Parts: sequence; structure tokens; C-alpha cells
Amino acid sequence: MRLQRSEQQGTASVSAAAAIRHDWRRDEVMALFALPFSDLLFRAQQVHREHFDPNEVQVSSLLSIKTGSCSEDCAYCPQSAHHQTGVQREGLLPVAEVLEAAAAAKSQGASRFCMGAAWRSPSDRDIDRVVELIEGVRGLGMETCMTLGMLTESQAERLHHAGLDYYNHNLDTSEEFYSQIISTRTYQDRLDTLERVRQAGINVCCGGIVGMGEGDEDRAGLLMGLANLPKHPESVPINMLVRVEGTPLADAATLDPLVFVRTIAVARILMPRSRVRLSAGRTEMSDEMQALCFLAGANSIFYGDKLLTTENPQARQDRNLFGRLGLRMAGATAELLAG
Ligand code: SAM
Ligand code: DTB
Ligand code: SF4
Repeated sequence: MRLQRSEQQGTASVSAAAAIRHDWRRDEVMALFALPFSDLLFRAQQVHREHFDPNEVQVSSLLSIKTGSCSEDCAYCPQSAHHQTGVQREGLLPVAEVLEAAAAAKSQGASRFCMGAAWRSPSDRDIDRVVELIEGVRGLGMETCMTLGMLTESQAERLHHAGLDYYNHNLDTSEEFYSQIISTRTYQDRLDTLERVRQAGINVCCGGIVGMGEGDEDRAGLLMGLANLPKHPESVPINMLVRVEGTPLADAATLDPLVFVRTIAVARILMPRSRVRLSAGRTEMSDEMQALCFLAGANSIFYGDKLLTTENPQARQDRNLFGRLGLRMAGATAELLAG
């Protein structure tokens, strides 16, 4: 889409036609971050309301289908074999166990089931087995998402043919800060997998983590990297680092909650049609902070008592918060919302 001149110059009206860009410069993104808080949230709300029902939230539940002893050295991750975190190693779960968890998530109101594996990359034999999981979860009438590490072209195609709706693979941080977080695979490796997922026709879920000791320019760089992908990811998870004992980032400084809210707002402005997902770290967030995140344009969450290996707010607590904010879970029954 051709850009309007005012957008290129960063003077930006927020009309729908002008808002979809893939050529953001870091100084423009940093200027958004630096706006007065009310101005930033107002702009984010305008963009949000042009593209979405502001009172509806999509909810996905997570399950770790293969846990721990991962060969990668991601500094934030409790599942890396490089860190002593006490996470119990577990092989790929049996199909029945995964389907039972998916059915339970559905009964709580989740519309998508996301399955995560602590792999650098799956083997072709692993793909045979996850295909069964995709088919089973689809059979329950849920959308499917997987995050399995790096993929080859043919693996991405197989997942697509099995009916996988979304693939999660994060940029995690800015290209510049990346090497301080992970040494066992490159930023380019990530872009390559994202490209294969996109080419295979699977929806892309791609975001990152803040609160890892990165600077303002890195938060801007992460969002710039996401927005300048050839197509915006359909789902953009923004994770607040969960500080896990035994990882190198266990003692990372707390990020100012208002900087987190700003990150959500800038993501909303840069990627107007994407679902921005308020992701890991919610157990440390007040209800008021989460409300600000929804106001800033977050419109999806991970829902259910557990993320992959760490805690998430109780489902009942989230339903209560949604009720107080007048938010509807996409696809949930009135009965659940009353509970
Ligand atoms: N192994 C696969 C991979 O790295 O792509 C899939 C699973 S991995 C756990 C999925 C994502 O979870 C990571 O990319 C990271 O963004 C997020 N994550 C992992 N540990 C986290 C933590 N402690 N806090 C916040 N997000 C975290
Ligand atoms: C994402 O960006 N966040 C989710 C999901 N994608 C797979 C995972 C968060 C994991 C938090 C740490 C854990 O529970 O192990
Ligand atoms: Fe492994 Fe993924 Fe954790 Fe990195 S984030 S250590 S690749 S499970």
C-alpha cells in the first residue's frame, strides 16, 4: 500500500488507509514512545477503534507439550539446559493428555490452544507426532497454535497441511540487543523461520519480551523489527520477563509498568490490524495496569492458570477482571462470564 506523505514525515493522521506501514524508522518509533502518556494512549485508542471492537478480547490457552532440557541458551528461559532452574524435563506428551487439556481450556472459554515445545528445532519424526495433535485439537473445534523452534520449509508446509492456524516464533528483542540474550541461534535464523511460516500460509504469531535490561532504543527496535516484516504478524505477544531463579536474568531490574503500557500502545499504533497480546508476566501486574494495557490496545491474552512452566493468573480471576472492565471474551458463553 502506498503511504501518504504526511505519514512518511511522521506527522501522521491515523486514518486506516495511511496507518499500515512497513518502513518505520527507529527515531519515529522512539518519538511515539516519548509522547505524553495521554497523547500516546489517545492515538493508540483511535487506531484500535478503527480496526477492532475495543471491548472484545481473544483468549488462547497454553500447554507445554515437551518441557525442559532445551539446547538453546536463551537467557530468560527456565527450560534451557544451560541454566539450573529446577524445571522437570518431560518428553512429548501423549495425544490423549494434550486433548484433555485442550478440552478443559475450551470449557473455560479459550478459543485457541497453543502448544509449546522446548526444542531448538523439531525433527521430522517430531512433526509426525505434532500433526496428530493439530488434527485432534482442531477436531475439538478450537484454533491451533504451535511454537516448536526453527522450522525447515517442508516442516512448515506439513504443519500447514495438517491445519495449523498459527505458528509462534518471537523476535524476542532488538537486533542489537539480541546477542546479549541468545548466542546459540541468530536473529537472521528467526527471520528465516518466520519467512518459511509465512510462505507456507500459516498465520504468524511473533512478538518479544521486555524487562530484560534492554534500553528504550531496544524496545523501539523490537517493535520496529516486527512492524517492518513484509507482512505484520496477525498476533503480537508482548511478554514482560518472568524472572526465574537460576536463569541469568533472575535479578533483572523491574521495568516501569508505564513503560510496559507504552510498549503496548506503540505496538498497537505500528501494527493496527494485529492482535496485540498481553502475554507473560501478568501475575506481577495489578488489575489497573492490565486495564491500561487494554486501553492502550491490547486485545488478546494467554488465559489459564499456567503459561508453559510458570504461573499465569487464575482463569476465574481473569473473568472477574473482564467483567469489571466490560470486556467480552471472543466466543465465551454468558454463563462463564458470570462465574
Ligand atoms: N523453543 C521454542 C522457541 O524458542 O521458539 C518455543 C518455546 S519458547 C518458551 C516461546 C517464547 O516464550 C520465547 O520466544 C519467549 O519469547 C517466551 N518466554 C520464554 N521464557 C520467558 C520468560 N521467562 N518470560 C517471558 N517470556 C518468556
Ligand atoms: C509467547 O510469546 N509467550 C508464551 C508463548 N509465546 C509460547 C510463553 C511464555 C513463557 C513464559 C515462561 C514459561 O512459562 O515457561
Ligand atoms: Fe529453548 Fe525456546 Fe527456551 Fe530458547 S526459549 S531455551 S529455544 S525453549
